[in-house]
Amino acid sequence: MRALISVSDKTGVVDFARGLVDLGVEIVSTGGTARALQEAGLPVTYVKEVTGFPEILDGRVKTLHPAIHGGILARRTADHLDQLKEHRITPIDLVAVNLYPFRETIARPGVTLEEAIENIDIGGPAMVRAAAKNHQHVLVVVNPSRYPEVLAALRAGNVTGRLRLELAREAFAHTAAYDAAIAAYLQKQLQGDMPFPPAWVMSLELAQSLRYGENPHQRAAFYRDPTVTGPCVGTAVQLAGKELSYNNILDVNAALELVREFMDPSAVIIKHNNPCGAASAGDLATAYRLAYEGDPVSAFGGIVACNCTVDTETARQMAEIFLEAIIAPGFTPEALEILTAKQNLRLLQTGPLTGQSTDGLDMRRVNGGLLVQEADRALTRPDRVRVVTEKQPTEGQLAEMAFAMAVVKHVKSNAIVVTKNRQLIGVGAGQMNRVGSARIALEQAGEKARGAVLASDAFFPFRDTVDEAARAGIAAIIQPGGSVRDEESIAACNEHGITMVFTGMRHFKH
Ligand code: 93A
Repeated sequence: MRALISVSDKTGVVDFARGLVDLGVEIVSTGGTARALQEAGLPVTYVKEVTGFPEILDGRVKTLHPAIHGGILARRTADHLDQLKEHRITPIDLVAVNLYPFRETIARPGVTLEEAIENIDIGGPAMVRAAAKNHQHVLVVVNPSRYPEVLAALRAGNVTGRLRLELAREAFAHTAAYDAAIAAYLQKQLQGDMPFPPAWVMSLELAQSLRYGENPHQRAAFYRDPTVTGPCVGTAVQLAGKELSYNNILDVNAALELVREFMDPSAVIIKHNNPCGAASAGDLATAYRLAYEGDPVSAFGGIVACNCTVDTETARQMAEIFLEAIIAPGFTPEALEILTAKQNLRLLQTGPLTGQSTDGLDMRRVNGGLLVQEADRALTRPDRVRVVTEKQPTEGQLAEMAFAMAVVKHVKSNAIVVTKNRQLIGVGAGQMNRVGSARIALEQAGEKARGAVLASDAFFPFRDTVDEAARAGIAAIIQPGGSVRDEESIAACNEHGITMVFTGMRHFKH
């Protein structure tokens, strides 16, 4: 067995190589690595002995040679092995490589472009990628912390297919991140000091340079994830209107992700990333009218999303007020004519919606990192809730509660919504205490709250929200439950004759 070791970060390499030598492995190595191993008393073959060629161009060309790459890339089939024999190439079964310290180099204050460029590794990634491609036959180790595990597997004669795959995945991730760092550095050379965009964004496609970000003094761009192909804001086609702004894109996304939760014709209106209108009905024009009438004041300048084709009647209503953007699966020709008459109105078409988004990930930037989670795809099913009060909900109330819960899921926490006949009539968003959100939602609903449903994105810590709801005339409450004081809230409902169900599922959105 032959191993090629060529590492800039020499952490743990001597122990690793010693372990390999003890297993009878022949070590092939580049200049600096070979010297380090020899100094530790280990037998090493220099790469130049294998290639019959010296390192040239100040080390820019060391391992870029068929004697190395043939040895790494050969399948272990009779044909490939015969070819190796013909050219006197020995197969390489393990590649331990880590790359020139590009990121460490550019992090040094006062580093020149020349120094940075000299630290772009070419031969290393070529070997890493070759070994990772041929991982069925070649072990590739880019991370020194893997050395003990790889040695242990070799000693036990138990190198699993899974380990090979893991190492290959790690290898490609390593070279991808490395190239991304180089691209980001060069981008920075082009754009001056703007520390933007970060390296990981480089694997995305620049969809649009935005005029500015959330505010006019912030530069911004929209990057599209090419791996997501289903209908969503990233793949929607703009049919008309001004260029989308940063805030438009955020709101269009929020609108679409909410409206696609519903099966029946539905429309939602978003302002500052929260729904101010949402309704389902037998036809889209009615749904839009109800969404609008839920809060006509806030709807002005809003972003609208529909879950079915916008028709003439709906378009006429939409044209009555100033809207920023409309996103929908499609528009009838006449609807398009009506809406394009409003020059600035942005129209986006997604094509048929396939239920929830195909983009199953939710990512948030924090300083120095990225938070990644599964998107909140859970929906409340009316037959899965638990009734906790003496008063039982009607079938109609259960359906209404599911509607309310789907809406509240898309409202910033602490979130409370009030709905009636599948129309959003009150929203309390983003308050730091739950009863505060409830008061806002109930006040907005006003008289319409009588007999309505109230939904909460998380449990009630105290009975105060129930008491507020009762004062406003709420008939039914849906919430996750799970507070240590649940009994107090249940008792309050029983006192007021309200029916309440628990879902067991929280829907925080921050
Ligand atoms: O200069 S390179 O781009 N060209 C090469 O052919 C090559 N082969 C190995 N960089 C190359 N390497 C890199 O040298 C490895 O990726 C490793 O980071 C480094 C190890 O060099 P040394 O063993 O001399 O310290």
